[in-house]
Amino acid sequence: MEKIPRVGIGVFLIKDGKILLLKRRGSHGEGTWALVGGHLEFKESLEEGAIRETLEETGIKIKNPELITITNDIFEKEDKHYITIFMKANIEEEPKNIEPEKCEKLEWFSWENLPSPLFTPVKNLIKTGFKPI
Ligand code: IPR
Ligand code: MG
Repeated sequence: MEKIPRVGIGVFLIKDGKILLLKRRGSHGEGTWALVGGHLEFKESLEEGAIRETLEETGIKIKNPELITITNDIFEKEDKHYITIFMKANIEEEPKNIEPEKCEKLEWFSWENLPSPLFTPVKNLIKTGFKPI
């Protein structure tokens, strides 16, 4: 793969004051807790990317995802580099684990009580002092 930064989207899915995280499997950051999300596709809007990735990974069709912030994420061990765009949406539904080959499990967490280890983009976001709720 060409050595250039790629664009990822991470989606804060929020329900009852909690955030949905998934434990990654089969890719960089294996075993870490991350937001639902993935790669922005060619000519896709940020909102379309957030809606598509959320639907693919949880079965939930979010409405009006909002842009919140970005991080610059360098994965030294995996030799990867992403610009991660964070979006946010409120949901009512319970998520399903649609891609078990990529996700060990999905769980709800409060921002004050996050699990460990966290995926690099989420760690970098925390370093900025950002609070999603
Ligand atoms: P896919 O597209 O497989 O969901 O990618 P991912 O979950 O490995 O995400 C890559 C971008 C990250 C940094 C959000
Ligand atoms: Mg993904």
